[in-house]
Amino acid sequence: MTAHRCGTIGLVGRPNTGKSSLLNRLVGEKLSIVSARPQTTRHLVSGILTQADCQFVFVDSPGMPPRLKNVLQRVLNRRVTEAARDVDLVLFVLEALRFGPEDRAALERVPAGQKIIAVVNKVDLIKSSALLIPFLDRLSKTRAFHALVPVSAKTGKNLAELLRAVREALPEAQPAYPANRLTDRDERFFAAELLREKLFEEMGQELPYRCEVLIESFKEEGRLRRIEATILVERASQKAIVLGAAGGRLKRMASAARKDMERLFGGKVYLGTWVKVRRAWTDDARVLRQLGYE
Ligand SMILES: Nc1nc2c(ncn2[C@@H]2O[C@H](COP(=O)(O)OP(=O)(O)OP(=O)(O)O)[C@@H](O)[C@H]2O)c(=O)[nH]1
Ligand SMILES: [Mg+2]
Repeated sequence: MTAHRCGTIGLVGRPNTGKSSLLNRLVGEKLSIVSARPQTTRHLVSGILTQADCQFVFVDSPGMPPRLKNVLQRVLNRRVTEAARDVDLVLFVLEALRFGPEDRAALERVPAGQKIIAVVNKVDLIKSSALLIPFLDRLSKTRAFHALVPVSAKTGKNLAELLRAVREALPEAQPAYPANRLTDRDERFFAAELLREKLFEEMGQELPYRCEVLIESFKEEGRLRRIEATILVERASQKAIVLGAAGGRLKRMASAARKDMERLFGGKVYLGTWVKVRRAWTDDARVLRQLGYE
């Protein structure tokens, strides 16, 4: 019999490489929100995969913000450090055939001595796999990686191999969570995140970065979850954009978020949404604390 293994695995890398997509695919549930825009993830979201001989506790982290502009970005930056330092293993996620200065900076944030596996994602996008070999070869010279694994979070390619390599790098230990646990986050957290994801999908340009979602109340009434959410923006003009003509855009986003919540929670959801102007919340430590950014 092989020994049971269990450990925490931090996903780090520059924005948009597919860290959250990978976590969702590995765990088999959409836990971490995904968008085509950089810097979607703001929290450390854990996703737990339990197999007979191994429990994997993946921790998704924000992509490295390019410049540190406000208090929010400083908090995100601290989270990146935690995900790279306080774990048993780091998955450094990059895109196939791309290893630029931002990737390098993200990799340099991982402390010396930390075990790292390079996960070369989005291989479904490369036309010829012949290009991959020299890329992996160059990459392997930049740091002493425990392994290099090309994968696709989109198609699932090579994920079984990745899990094998991860398992091998984890310490022998008993499971830290019950077998049916998927995450250490609660439904309130996912309610806020699923609505925030719709803001990223619907809004142009800078606006998603100026928005945050606060769950004002979350009540279970029998099998119904009654959720009241506030979307914070920084200016009245932004509020108008979030609402859209006759509130149409907000309705659309709320309805999409509600459907996702019903799927994830497995029950009916009533979702009430409000938009409030809270000036410079991204720079207001008190508001950030209230939003769960410690
Ligand atoms: N073609 C392809 N697209 C992918 C793959 N993995 C992720 N994507 C896309 O890449 C974009 C970014 O994905 P995310 O999972 O949000 O990336 P992230 O690294 O978590 O980004 P941040 O949270 O902003 O740091 C989305 O549009 C995904 O659909 C993949 O394997 N193949
Ligand atoms: Mg992400």
